[in-house]
Amino acid sequence: MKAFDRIDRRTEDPYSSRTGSETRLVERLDPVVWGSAEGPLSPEEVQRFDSDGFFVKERLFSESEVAEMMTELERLPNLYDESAQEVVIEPGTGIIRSIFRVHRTSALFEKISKDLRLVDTARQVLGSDVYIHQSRVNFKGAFDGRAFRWHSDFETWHVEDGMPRMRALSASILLTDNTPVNGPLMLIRGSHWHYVRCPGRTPNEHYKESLRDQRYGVPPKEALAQLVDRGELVQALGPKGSVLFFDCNAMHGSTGNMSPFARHNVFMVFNSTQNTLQSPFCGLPPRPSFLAERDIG
Ligand code: 6CS
Ligand code: FE
Repeated sequence: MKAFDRIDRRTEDPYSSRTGSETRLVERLDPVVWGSAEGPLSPEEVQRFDSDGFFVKERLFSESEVAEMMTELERLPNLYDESAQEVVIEPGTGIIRSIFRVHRTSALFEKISKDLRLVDTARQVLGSDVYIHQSRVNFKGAFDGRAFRWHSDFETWHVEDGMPRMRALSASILLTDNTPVNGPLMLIRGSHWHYVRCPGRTPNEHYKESLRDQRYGVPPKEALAQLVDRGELVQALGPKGSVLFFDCNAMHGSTGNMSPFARHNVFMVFNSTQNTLQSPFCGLPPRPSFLAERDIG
């Protein structure tokens, strides 16, 4: 029985959130970089990831690889049934906001999910073998792209998917240039060292709303202001083909896109094989596997 399994979900969950009690900022209990394995990252890059919680590796994928992925984006909607939950539409429009589980539906994105430029980086940081917890394309079209409220992915994956510890990271491949004007992902440097216990209680089937406009698991303004005071609010910028690697607990969000330039990114989320999902800490039934892989083969 894993030590963590013995934790009493009601009282001893070190990462409890949305329990109806007041919001709190607590210290992270887990390391950011697990072990000191060799891998694609230099010691300086490992150090930067540890202290900041993220970094951008410029032009990791070539122009032709990006062009191939952009062409696949056109094809993606056809790979899903008309009413598939994996295809998330912006409220009040017919515009696609996200498409999930692309590593299972698209042969190209399955190949990308196994690309050693990503996998070996995840193995190095997480100090173990890894598997895909979640994949998605976030579309932020010219003029129409909408915002993503501030949040920690881990807070959702712990509360709603049962991810025990902070031993996961996201690799976001920029399929278009991410510039100051087209709604790039914003992060708070160093925010991953604190965990925000969010207010409220998770509604049933929360994902049916949260993927379109997240209301629970969004920290209150005071907590966000505290994190910015301790760190720094930055934009993750880079030319297409770059990869933003960020820790599962890094606080992030993004504004809408009112520019004529699209901002499309594909995300591969790597979880450690030592950190597989247990039952959700909110006590509700697990979210569907298109959001959180449970059969890791
Ligand atoms: O609920 C989730 O898993 C998704 N929601 C957000 C806002 N980021 C992580 C993930 O894509
Ligand atoms: Fe997120």
